[in-house]
Amino acid sequence: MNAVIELIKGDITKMRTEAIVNAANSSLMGGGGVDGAIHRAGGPAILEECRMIVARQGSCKTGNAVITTGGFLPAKYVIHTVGPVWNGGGRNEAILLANCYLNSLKLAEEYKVRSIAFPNISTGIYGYPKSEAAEIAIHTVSLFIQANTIIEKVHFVCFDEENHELYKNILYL
Ligand code: AR6
Repeated sequence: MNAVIELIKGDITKMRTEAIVNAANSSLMGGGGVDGAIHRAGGPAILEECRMIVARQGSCKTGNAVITTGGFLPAKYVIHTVGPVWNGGGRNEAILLANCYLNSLKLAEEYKVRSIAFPNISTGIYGYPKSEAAEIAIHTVSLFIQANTIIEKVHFVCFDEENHELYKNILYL
């Protein structure tokens, strides 16, 4: 059976999905926005694992994803992916953003995750136009779940009203 997509307005750190996705930066050492919120709520175990990953494989390239424990979060795992910084659209941003969703889903599959929650990657500090980012997120996830069975539920968690409206319009109109 195909996975179901669900839209939620709120804080991703509260999600009781098996995995939540973090909009990280390539250092994996934390930051502001959703990244800061996840590390604050999840505690030091997440950063500790991020440090081990960086020691092992170096920084995480834009569009790639890595997985750690969820620490104190309700989610078992945090999948950290690095979105592109918006530079006007001519620097492969669309492909790189799609890769974030794709590589996060692939990692989730590998860890037998059945439910996953995504924030609106790159649409905060990294400045990606929200409407275009929403189209890419929904399109990429929809295509992936058509062909895959382990994942049962994908939640798009919108923190701001603008993203929530955009997602609502694409998903339900
Ligand atoms: N739950 C869900 N979504 C959230 C939350 C939350 N608690 N807090 C913010 N958002 P951003 P980026 C939304 O800036 O643009 C960090 O410093 C927010 O409304 O968190 O990918 C990293 O370390 C926005 O729609 O991530 C990087 O350096 C979305 O999350 C850089 O920011 C993404 O905004 C990454 O920038």
